[in-house]
Amino acid sequence: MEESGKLILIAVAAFGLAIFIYAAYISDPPLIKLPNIQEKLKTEVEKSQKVDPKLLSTLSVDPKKRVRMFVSLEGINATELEKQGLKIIKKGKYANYAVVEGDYTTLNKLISTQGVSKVYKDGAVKAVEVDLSQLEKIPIKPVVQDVDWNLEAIKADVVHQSNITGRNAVIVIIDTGVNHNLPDLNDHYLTGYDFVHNDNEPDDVYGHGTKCASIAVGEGETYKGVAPSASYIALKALNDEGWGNWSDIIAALEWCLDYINSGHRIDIISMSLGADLAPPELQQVCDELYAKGVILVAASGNDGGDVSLYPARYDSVISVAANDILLNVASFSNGEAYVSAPGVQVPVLAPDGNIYFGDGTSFATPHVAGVLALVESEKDITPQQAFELLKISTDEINDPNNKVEYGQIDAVKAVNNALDLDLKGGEHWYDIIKEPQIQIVVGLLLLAGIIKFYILKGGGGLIED
Ligand SMILES: [Ca+2]
Ligand SMILES: [Ca+2]
Ligand SMILES: [Ca+2]
Ligand SMILES: [Ca+2]
Repeated sequence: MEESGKLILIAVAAFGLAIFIYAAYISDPPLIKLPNIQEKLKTEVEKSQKVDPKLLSTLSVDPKKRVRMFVSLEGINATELEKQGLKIIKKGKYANYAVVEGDYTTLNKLISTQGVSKVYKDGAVKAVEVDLSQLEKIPIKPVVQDVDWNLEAIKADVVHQSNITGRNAVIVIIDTGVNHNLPDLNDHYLTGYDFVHNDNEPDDVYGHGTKCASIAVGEGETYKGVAPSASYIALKALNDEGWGNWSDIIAALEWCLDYINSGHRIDIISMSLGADLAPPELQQVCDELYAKGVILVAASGNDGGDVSLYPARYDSVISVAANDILLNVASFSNGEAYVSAPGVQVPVLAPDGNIYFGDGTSFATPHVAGVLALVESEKDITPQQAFELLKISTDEINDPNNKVEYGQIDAVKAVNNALDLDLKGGEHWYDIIKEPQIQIVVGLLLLAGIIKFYILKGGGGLIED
């Protein structure tokens, strides 16, 4: 018994030592080999020029990491990739692409496959909002602060008075989903889809999509949007952390093509999302929707760069910049924008039913979608006509760095120009001093005061008269 006890002890000790050695030397990633793989990445993959730098940098940190890869195809289809042993998790319907999940070895196989034109990192799209920490977290009371300033700025309130409120127009919101059960978003919700989880409920956990939708179509029970009677569709293509896959954005746009092709109406697609590199298939579906008569609007971006993000950057998409209440273009707003809209401290409705103030070209974008819905509710226009209409339907903004081609959208001008109406929009209170007549009158009054005070020595100025 004693001998066998010793043996067991030795066996246990040996086993323990083996585990220790395994834990110390074997189970840990062999870090020393990583530079070799990185070297290989540089020489083979970079040379091929087929790989998105974002994907490369993700895989050079950990070549074993499994990443969703967006594969642009030319001359072959997704089924042929499958025949080569690659597992396809998604493929295009209108555009020719496949989504493959895999590691560096998979990538290597992909780039040596004929017909693969480029491989992108799929999960690279972000909701175009300013850091959430900048969002005012405390709900505000509508009576205390003006929750309508943005509607007044673009004169949507004046258009509403003429009973033009977006009736029958259809806006698609591609975002993080929308809480369409809120009293301000429940009456004109048509349908939706969740491309992240593949179900029919585009539930909004992150909150960004609900905020964007409320600006465009909020019904006005507690929060009013630009086109409170417009109908909307919520397509969830960004996940519960506010980012998404290009394949889900493209799938959402392909869903729109299907919807139109089956005889349904879509007037405008609003996309408060983007990135600085996108697969060409994104442009292909945007261009196809444009050709089908759909107006596309997208956020220019919030990194203050010279150019707009994709998809806003495409010719088929209206890029929207953000401005504040005093018509200054926001410093974070990206350049090459077509028009501008309120996007600094804008009141937004969150999924919890409270109103917050938010910043970002994300929140500017649905203002433009809303104004175009006001027009589309009265008259069907083409995307080409929308570009032309906006050109002559803006107010001047302060844009020292030339980020915006035209100015802040003006709903009264848009409706008047499109429908040949003569709605009176009025001016901003601070616009009045820009008028030459007013400047002359103010100047004459001042002069009169000075003359009376100094030359006539009336002693008391104007009041004693
Ligand atoms: Ca309602
Ligand atoms: Ca869902
Ligand atoms: Ca554009
Ligand atoms: Ca139209």
